[in-house]
Amino acid sequence: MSYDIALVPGDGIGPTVVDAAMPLLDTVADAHGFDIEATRYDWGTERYLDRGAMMPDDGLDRLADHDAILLGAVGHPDVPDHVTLNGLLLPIRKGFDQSICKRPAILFEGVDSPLEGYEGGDIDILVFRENTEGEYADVGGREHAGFPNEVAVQSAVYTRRGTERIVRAAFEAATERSGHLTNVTKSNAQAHGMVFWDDIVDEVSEEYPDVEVERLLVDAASMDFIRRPHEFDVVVCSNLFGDILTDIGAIVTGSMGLAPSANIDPGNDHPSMFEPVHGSAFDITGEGVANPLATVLSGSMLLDNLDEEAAATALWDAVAEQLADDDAPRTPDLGGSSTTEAVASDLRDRL
Ligand code: GGG
Repeated sequence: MSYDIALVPGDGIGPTVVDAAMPLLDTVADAHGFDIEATRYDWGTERYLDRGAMMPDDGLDRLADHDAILLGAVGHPDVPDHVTLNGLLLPIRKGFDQSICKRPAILFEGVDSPLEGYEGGDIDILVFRENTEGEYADVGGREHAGFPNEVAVQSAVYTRRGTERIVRAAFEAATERSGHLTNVTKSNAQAHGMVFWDDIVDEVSEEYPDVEVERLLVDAASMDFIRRPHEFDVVVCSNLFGDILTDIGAIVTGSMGLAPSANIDPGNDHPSMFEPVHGSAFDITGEGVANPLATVLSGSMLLDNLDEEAAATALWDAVAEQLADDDAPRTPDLGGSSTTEAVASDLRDRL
């Protein structure tokens, strides 16, 4: 069996972490009797600065036939972030209908949380972030530029199809896990879109009578991700809220460098995409000390999505084992002084 993976390393530390992670996917593939053919697409801000576009016009067509995509990071200090995000990452998520974003936030054994009293195993949250609409909808505009009545409109869009899909995916996961689902909205202030969202959660909940649903406003949820993260299990929320909550989830579980994510096309008509939650981190770009583990864990989620469960588990377990080992190399975000390469090489030995 051979899989055809597209690599889009992107900007900043993206190439460093993708180049560290990909050989580990190859290693685990070899050990489990399958091959990975990887095609690298050097798209990103350097290309934008050179040629005026983050990716070619037919970029999605080129990615379409791959089995999955592994992406690094997007963003560059010389170009506004809305240009880079809307030029590469968001067109892939939207163009490939990757409407289900799964983001685990796990406090691994051996990793220190900044929260006092928390130890490995105490936090295990799985956030389901709606990924192609909501507050990220490209609906709006600006009028009367430069005049006193200049106006900007940015509309959030919630479709029944999109909302039902993410909510149902979260209920399914809650059924398989602890039976507890937290629905995060801001329906006190956003009485149209977010009350609609709550109504859909209520409707879908009738199909899952064994799942207990907790409702939280996003301000309270943000506090509680810090105050009582151990009480969360599966969380479902809109696009923007998911983006923010998963940064909080990453930092209370030790580092942005440990947070993986999966952008899934539930229809399986297009490749799904896997990426670390972190961005391009230009402050450490070129220093060789970026933590590759979020990308390695994203690679594990990629293999799982290809139904290579044993290989996915082996890769995930190697990361968990390394983190639990006091003598293993650690990058500076985890309090160590090791390089990306040292962490990857240690993982290779473990595999
Ligand atoms: N790892 C991909 C990346 O660079 N993410 C940075 C970012 O700002 N993403 C926005 C989002 O996930 O909505």
